Amino acid sequence: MRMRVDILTLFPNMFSSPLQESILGRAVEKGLIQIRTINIRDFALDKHQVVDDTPYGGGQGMVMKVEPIARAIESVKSQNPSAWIVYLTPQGKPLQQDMARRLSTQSHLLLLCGRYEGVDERVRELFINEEISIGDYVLTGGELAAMVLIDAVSRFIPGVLGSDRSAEEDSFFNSLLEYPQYTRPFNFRGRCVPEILLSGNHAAISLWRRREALRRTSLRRPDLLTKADLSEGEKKLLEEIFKGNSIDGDGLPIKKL
Ligand code: 4HQ
Repeated sequence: MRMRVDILTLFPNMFSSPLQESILGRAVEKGLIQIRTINIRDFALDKHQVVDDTPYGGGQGMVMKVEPIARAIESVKSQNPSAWIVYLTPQGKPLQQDMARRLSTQSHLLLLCGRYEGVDERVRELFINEEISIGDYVLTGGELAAMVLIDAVSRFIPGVLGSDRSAEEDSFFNSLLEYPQYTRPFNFRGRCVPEILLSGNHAAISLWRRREALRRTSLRRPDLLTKADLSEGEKKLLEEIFKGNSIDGDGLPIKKL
């Protein structure tokens, strides 16, 4: 049941502390995930261990050479031919919660992290199963993207989150944003916790939370609401929320639906 993650990178040190701390660190300690970094430079066989070169056709920057990457990938594949090979790139499919869930069912992921202008196109053609982006912005390399992917995927592996918690219960699972959370003190600089949360009335609290989640989602991420399959009760709650032009919990004006 344990998942293996191999990371091909020129900067293996980047991965040490993010994968050793907190929930991920515990998951690794417990043997639920096994993470290895592989330095692509170790697979450059020339004297100076060159891993990049100028682009054919000219232009700025450097391109990662195909041979060291090919040798690195093949060394992993020779141990396990069924490893699923992912290249992190802004040109990939945008990472979403359902993709993270799907990837968590793989027994062995191989994440390729590019630097510079990226990898020689033949790496993609010959070796890559899937290209994934973590968002529409440009990073200095694929390493942070790989860590984001590992983090999001790990949460779906049984036992990684506490036994009383599952990734399937997160509100993103229902395509809604989270409701507001509070802890002590009750009054901070005159801003009090909503009284309902102190009422002990669990039905009322859960109704309030659903309403706040819906309100927040429709204000901040209306795109999520169109995807969410809302229950009849939730549709009615939404209608109620938008009856009149009231002011929402964030002090932002609510648009009428
Ligand atoms: N990069 N999502 C360029 C990214 C990225 C992203 C990784 C920068 C690949 C060559 N990766 N290198 N956004 O910006 O995944």
